Amino acid sequence: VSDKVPVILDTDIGSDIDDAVCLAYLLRQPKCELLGVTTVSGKVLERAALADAVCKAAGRRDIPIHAGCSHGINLGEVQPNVPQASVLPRFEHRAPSEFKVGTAVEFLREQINRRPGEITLLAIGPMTNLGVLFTLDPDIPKKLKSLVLMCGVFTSTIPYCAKEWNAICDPVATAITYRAPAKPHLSIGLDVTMKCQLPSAECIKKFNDIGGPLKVVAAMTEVWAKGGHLVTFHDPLAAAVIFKPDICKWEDGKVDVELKSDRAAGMTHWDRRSEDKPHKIAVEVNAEAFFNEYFAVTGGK
Ligand SMILES: [Ca+2]
Repeated sequence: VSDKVPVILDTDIGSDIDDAVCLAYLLRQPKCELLGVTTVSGKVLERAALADAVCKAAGRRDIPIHAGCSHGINLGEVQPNVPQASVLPRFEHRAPSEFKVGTAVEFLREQINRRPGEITLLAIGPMTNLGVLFTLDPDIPKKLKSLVLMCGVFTSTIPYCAKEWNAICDPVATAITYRAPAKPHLSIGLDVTMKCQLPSAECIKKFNDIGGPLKVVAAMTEVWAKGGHLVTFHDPLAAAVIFKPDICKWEDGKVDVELKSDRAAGMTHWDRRSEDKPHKIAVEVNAEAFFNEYFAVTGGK
């Protein structure tokens, strides 16, 4: 019996840089059986091609990649640009035209049905693919081994700092995802991920030194760094806790997602005193332990 964890990654790779940083980790994590990658939000075909470039640089030619929903359920196309796709000509990859929009949801459904109780679904983009999947087939969440999200913000007490990008990109899908009866239902929020940052220049150097899939990620980071001096490891933290849950401290509670207000739609409200506690929320992170894990796994040490 394999001790590997079967994982499917749902990602908006190509916007912020951390999705690519996360994918490289999963490809190098010996305990991860990466069953597939699904893309979401905006140019999903370009995102699929980028995911393929990172996989191929890791020597993994066999990983299924499926493009999902480009538009959110009620807000349309909120992330229309994928500037990091400019690195594609430098690396081997399947062309965007080799993927088909909208195959991701059926792929997820089929994989999860094939291995009920076994698969961890890790979602690190807007929740649209999950919202559509869980609406199409409401039994799917119960068939997951676990659902892990980089989504929301939970321990911040400043009201208008209570919005997180993935959650607000598609508030309806976020609400559907938090109502989904997955067990465990884990969230890594912005308040925790913001503690895991490194300067962009340091990342580019480290990624180039390590090589493999991080070679492509280094090139993507160069494009991304024009807009940001710091890389925040939001998504890789959500991946790392699948294998090392003790990197974070967790609390149980109940998350509700704001839908009625236009200005605050997608805000995650976390009630730790709720009687019903369907959600596990990361409330603290050991950033040093996280970075040790990240670079030990990707650097092969
Ligand atoms: Ca992301």
